[in-house]
Amino acid sequence: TKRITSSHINTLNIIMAKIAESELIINSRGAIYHLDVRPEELADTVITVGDPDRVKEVSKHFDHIEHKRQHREFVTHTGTINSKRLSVVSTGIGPDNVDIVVNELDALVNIDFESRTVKPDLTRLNIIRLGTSGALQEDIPVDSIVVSTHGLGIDNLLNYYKHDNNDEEMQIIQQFVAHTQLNSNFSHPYISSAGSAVLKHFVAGFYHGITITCPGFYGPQGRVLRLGLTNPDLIDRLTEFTFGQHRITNFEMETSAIYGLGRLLGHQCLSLSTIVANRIKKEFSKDGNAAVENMIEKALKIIASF
Ligand code: R1P
Ligand code: URA
Repeated sequence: TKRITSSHINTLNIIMAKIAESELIINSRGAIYHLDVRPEELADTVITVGDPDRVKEVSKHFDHIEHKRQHREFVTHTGTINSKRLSVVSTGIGPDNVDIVVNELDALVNIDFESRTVKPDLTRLNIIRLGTSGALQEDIPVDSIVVSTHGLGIDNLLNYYKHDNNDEEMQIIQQFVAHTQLNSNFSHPYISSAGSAVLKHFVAGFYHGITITCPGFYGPQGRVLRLGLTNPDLIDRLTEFTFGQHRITNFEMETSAIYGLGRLLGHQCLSLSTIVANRIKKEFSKDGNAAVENMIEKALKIIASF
C-alpha cells in the first residue's frame, strides 16, 4: 500500500477544486480570455511565433484552415498538413506574454470549461516556437537556425512558480551566476531543457546550444543606444560560458519561459530560432523574411512527419 502524503492531498485538491471565474476567464463564446480560442479550436501540436503577421506565413502551408481567431496580439490559425492537425499561435514579444499563452493553451486541453476542474486525464501538447534570435558565437552565421537544447532565463518569470532543477541544471545555474556576475541585483536565473521527444526530430541541419531568454531587447541584450549598462561585459561573458560540452549559442525573449512553464505543465517544448543578428560579428540578416520562411518550411516538413 502507498502512503498518502500531504503533497498527494494538495494535488487532489487542485484536481477537484472548482476554478473561480476570476482565475479561469471564459468569454461569452466559451473561449479563453486572451487567446479567444475554444477548446475544440486548438490542435495538440502548437507552433508559436512572436510576430502576429508570421501566423499566416505558417498557415499558408496548411492544406486546410479550420479556424482563424484574433484577439490583441494573439492570432491563432488551426488546420491540417497531410491530415496532421496543427495550430499556430502568435505570442507577441516576451516572457510575460508567454505566461499568458502557455497557461491558456494548457487550460484549453487540461481544464474542463463546464465544471471548471482539472481533467483527470491530461493531454500533452507539443509546443514548438519558430522565432528569431541573435547569435552569441562567431561561427553561427546569420540566416542559420538554432535549436535550443536548454532555455536559460534571466527574465524572472519562472521564479513565480514552484519548480525544481536536477543536479546538472543547478550546477549550470551556479556557474552561470558566478561567471556573468548576474548577482542579487538581478533576478535569479533558471533553466529548463527542451522536450526530448520533439528535440530528437531536429538534429541534422541545425545548430544546437543553450539559449538565453532576456527580459528586453536593448539593455538586457547589451545594446547601447543612449543609456549606459550596469553589466557592459554581459555579451562577452555569455559567449565565453561553457559547461561540459554545452555553450550558449544565442539569445532572444521567449524560450526559457516556454520550456520552464511547458515542462512544469507536462508538455513537450522545442524552440527554433532563425539567426537574424550576429552580435559578435556585428552583422544583421540581409533578408530576414526569406531566412524565416526557410525555417518555417524546414520545420513544417519535420513536424508533419511525427
Ligand atoms: C525581438 O525582436 C523579438 O524577436 C524574437 C525575440 O524573441 C523577440 O520576441 O522572436 P520573434 O521573432 O519570434 O518575436
Ligand atoms: N531577437 C532578439 O531578441 N534579439 C536579437 O538580437 C534578434 C532577434
